[in-house]
Amino acid sequence: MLRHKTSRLTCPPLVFPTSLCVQGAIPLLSQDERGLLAHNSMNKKFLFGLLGCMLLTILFSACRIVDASTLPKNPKALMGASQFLTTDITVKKGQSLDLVDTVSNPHVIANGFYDASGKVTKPPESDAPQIGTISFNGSDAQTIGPFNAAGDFHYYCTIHPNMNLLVHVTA
Ligand SMILES: [Cu+2]
Repeated sequence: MLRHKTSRLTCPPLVFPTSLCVQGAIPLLSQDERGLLAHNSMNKKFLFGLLGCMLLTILFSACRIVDASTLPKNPKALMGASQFLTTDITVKKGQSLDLVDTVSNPHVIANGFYDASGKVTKPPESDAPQIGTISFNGSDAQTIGPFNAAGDFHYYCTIHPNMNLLVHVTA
């Protein structure tokens, strides 16, 4: 009986790498831990098995946390009711940019800008991501890019006069 239980407990480390990704191993481990304390508190093999499980759990959950926190995040340009809240933003070459509509108002974003007199101007800016028109319904976000060339690139909202965004791309 003891031997059977021992082999059962030494088994989990082999399956942890896969089961951990799917459902997390901490609940499984603490269940084993409770069973262990209740039935075999003096069994050293169980203790080693438990320590092994704990170590594996710590290692794999640490890896998972690092993976989540190192996911690349795009810079964000925020939009309000009728203006960019972020009127200019710097991104690195190769990065994309998230346009975030923080309110319920719609926006339609395109390449170009309103000049000082309020007239829509469309400079060539062939190195900029050409986005056509991107519609925002309110409280939503979309990504433009990647920006693959250094330079200054203009975007504007076709429905809100003087709603300009200038994107600086650094090499
Ligand atoms: Cu707008």
